[in-house]
Amino acid sequence: MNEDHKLLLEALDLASQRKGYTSPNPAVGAIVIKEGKVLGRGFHWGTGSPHAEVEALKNLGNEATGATLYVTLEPCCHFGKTPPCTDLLKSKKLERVVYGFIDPNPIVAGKGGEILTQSGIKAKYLPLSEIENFYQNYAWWTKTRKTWLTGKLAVSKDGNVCSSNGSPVKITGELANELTHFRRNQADVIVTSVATLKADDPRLDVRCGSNVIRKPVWVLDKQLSFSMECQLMKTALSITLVHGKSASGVKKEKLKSVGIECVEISEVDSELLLSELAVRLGERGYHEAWCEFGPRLFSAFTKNRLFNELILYQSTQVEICNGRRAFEEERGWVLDDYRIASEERLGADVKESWVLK
Ligand code: AOF
Ligand code: ZN
Repeated sequence: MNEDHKLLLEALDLASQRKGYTSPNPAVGAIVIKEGKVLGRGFHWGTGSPHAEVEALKNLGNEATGATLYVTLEPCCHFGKTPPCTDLLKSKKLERVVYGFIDPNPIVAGKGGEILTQSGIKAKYLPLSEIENFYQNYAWWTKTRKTWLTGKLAVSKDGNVCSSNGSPVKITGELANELTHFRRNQADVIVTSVATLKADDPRLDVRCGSNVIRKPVWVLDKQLSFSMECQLMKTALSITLVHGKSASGVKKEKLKSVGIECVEISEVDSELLLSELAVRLGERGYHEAWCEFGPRLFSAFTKNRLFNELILYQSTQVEICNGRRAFEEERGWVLDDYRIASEERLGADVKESWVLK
């Protein structure tokens, strides 16, 4: 790994600290280096806050002259909520800028790099697969205005997800659980269903060590049968119920009065039109939603190609005698439109990541 590659990955670590908290802006990290010494580090805190480049350069005067900036995303060249980073980089007289992703935002889209080159700064675009993965949901949202949906399902050795009466069974081990909390943290929003709330009463927050972080949670709830007695009332940052036309107006008013938001989507054949979910989430500027619900909805999403990515935890140890099947039909058929992108052993579980073909 050469020096540019290494430093860009360090900038990515900085960006990672705020992934899941900056939408509609992307999470960005930056490092300033001169003669092998780090002069500054920074990341973008969130929309309306200074960009990563500004943070990394904020304590630097003349010593920044001739330095190199490593930044995960192409520097912006437009006036948004904040002024163009390209102006700052010119005024600080940087010698080089190395960036890992071309900003898909059409007002930037390559122009940031060009402006730097024209002003005599050596601008280098260095693509890295880690950075490409990091920004895939931002790029998807920028292009389609839909939120990238990642579905997660844990499956026992014998192909079940819970006991036959729907009560939960602990399937995954510590490592898979850690990954779930990491992915919840890096998603902008969490999606579940009212059936899952009734069966499991999950917290759906992020627990890393003693830290507990609450995230916005959206619940698919066609009839607004949500019960305020659930844990989510305390563990979610905000609750949004996604319902159909037939939901009662009285219920809606009652929910609104306690701060719960209701969003209506279309119904087709008395079922929620699930394809509208990513559009509604996208309108809020969310780049990624982490979806945790049961096998019926999970199959409906995969059959309709609605997940951009799915994570299957396949246990090699836990068995659930006479349990509820993970897939109504043959797994191969349900996942026909997906292919395995990666497979990784996590203790007694195998984590498979599937993406659309
Ligand atoms: C950068 N560095 O750290 C980020 C960038 O409204 P503004 O001024 O915050 O601009 C938001 C846009 O700037 C956002 O849509 C994306 O194109 C870019 N984000 N650019 O140079 C950063 N967060
Ligand atoms: Zn900027």
